[in-house]
Amino acid sequence: MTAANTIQPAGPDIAGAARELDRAEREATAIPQFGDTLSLEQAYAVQAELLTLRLARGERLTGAKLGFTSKAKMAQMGVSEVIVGFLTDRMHVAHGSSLLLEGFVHPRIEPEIAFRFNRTVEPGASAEEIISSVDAVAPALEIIDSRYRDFSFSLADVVADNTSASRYLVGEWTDFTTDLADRAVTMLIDGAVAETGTTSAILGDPLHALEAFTRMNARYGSGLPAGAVLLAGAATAAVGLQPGSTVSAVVAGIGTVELETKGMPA
Ligand code: OOG
Ligand code: MG
Repeated sequence: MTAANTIQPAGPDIAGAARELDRAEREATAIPQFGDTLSLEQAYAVQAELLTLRLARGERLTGAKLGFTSKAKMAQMGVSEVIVGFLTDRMHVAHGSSLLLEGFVHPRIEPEIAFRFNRTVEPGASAEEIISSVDAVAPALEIIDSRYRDFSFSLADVVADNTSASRYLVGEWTDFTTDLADRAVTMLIDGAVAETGTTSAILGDPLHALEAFTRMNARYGSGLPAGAVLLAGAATAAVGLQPGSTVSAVVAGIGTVELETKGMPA
């Protein structure tokens, strides 16, 4: 008796879910939520499969991102557990560049802080190893774009969808400092203040994001290459991104990062 044609696969189709999400991203077409068909562990397995698909197309792993590290984001999306996703070179947008807003489902933008690792982060790295390998910090903007209809999801849904990761940009790096709490974070759209917050909104202090990343990396991660970045999570709610606008994020004492968008108005 051959196992292949007699045993039904147990549980949900992880690879199939990853292919659906991957296609939704590439075709910019929203799909229905998986709902409670996926456990959190299975959702991370879907996310790992998404990374495999991207690496097979020649993309390079360039970092990780945390989600729901601030109450502002938890309240906006109705999810209250820290999550982790991956970043690749195809998601990277240069600071100060112009992004064509085509091929997105319903993009939103949010201000963040980024850390840079100057050496390889092993899958089981300790918090001490992770913190000591951070050499720089920078202001960042993240463009999130849920592949689910109406930008709505459960915790497992958003994890499977690589935490809505779409694009990211990082401003000029400055030397790592542990003095990162209580810094004003402002996101401006066309020169007007769109969102304000503080770095303390990120788990009380962005340094705590490095500890949260340690736990998430140990549990679900596969490590990171030297030079990789970590997005610590948005300090404010996200705002819908429109073509023909200029968006900047300012983190007091750290710097500014800016993006222009172009394309046909929706
Ligand atoms: C999920 C991603 C959350 C953050 O910074 O909190 C996130 C979403 O809001 O769609 O990136
Ligand atoms: Mg984010």
